[in-house]
Amino acid sequence: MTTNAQLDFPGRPSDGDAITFSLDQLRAMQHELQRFMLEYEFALREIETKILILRDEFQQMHEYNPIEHVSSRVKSADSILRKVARRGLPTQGATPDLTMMREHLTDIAGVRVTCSFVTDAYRLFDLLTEQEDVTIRRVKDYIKQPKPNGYMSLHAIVEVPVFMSTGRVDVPVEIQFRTIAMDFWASLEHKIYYKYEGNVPAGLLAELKDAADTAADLDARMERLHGQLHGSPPSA
Ligand code: 0O2
Repeated sequence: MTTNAQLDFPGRPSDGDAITFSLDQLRAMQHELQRFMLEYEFALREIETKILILRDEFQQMHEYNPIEHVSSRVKSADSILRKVARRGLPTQGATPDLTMMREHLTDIAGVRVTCSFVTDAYRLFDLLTEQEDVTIRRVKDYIKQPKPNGYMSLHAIVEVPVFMSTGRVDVPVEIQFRTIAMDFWASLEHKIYYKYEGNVPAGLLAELKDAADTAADLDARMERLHGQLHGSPPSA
């Protein structure tokens, strides 16, 4: 039996916002998308485990914990489809091309590592990306070169192999390394940006930039103080 069903894709041109699929086609698409999302979930788990192993090793061998907080998320299917539409990525007929999505949407799986100090952020980046099953795809260092609005973080897109019953898939994961001060700033800026729907008043933007500079100064001072108390942080 083939029943027709309708599926809306966000951001499609108005002449065709509704597309008709057979039930079998819908089932096949759902299956394919489910597998695709699972691969990201598993890749996220691998990266999280690696980070937690490093954290526990530091804690137990050096009595020092460079990580304050780790959070992760897989982007929702809705938000992925919106990004596909925004970027104008190619589709296979009406459906998004999953191979293209894997190539171009590198933040479907994301991990945020909040560290105590800036040197910890770089050290964790090194320890993680030196592992032989982790391949660096792209790095954006917004700590060395903050964004004009003041945003700071070290971003890395890495690839990890995930072994499914169907074989190996190399899955990209975005990892953001930052300090507590950078995280505090970024979360407030994010809320403000959304409250004003992107049109943040100039005065507030200037204050945010000033607050980012203060946060960077605080990070430097705290790290100096920590160094005076404990000397250089332990190496692995
Ligand atoms: P979410 O919900 O946080 O995941 P790309 O994502 O690679 O396609 P881009 O802009 O080249 O696009 O990536 P970039 O510069 O590496 O930034 C991606 C993520 O960094 C964002 O994810 C934010 O999480 C964070 N980020 C970047 N710039 C800012 C900023 O100015 N303020 C704040 N608060 N966060 C920022 P998304 O896609 O916004 O969504």
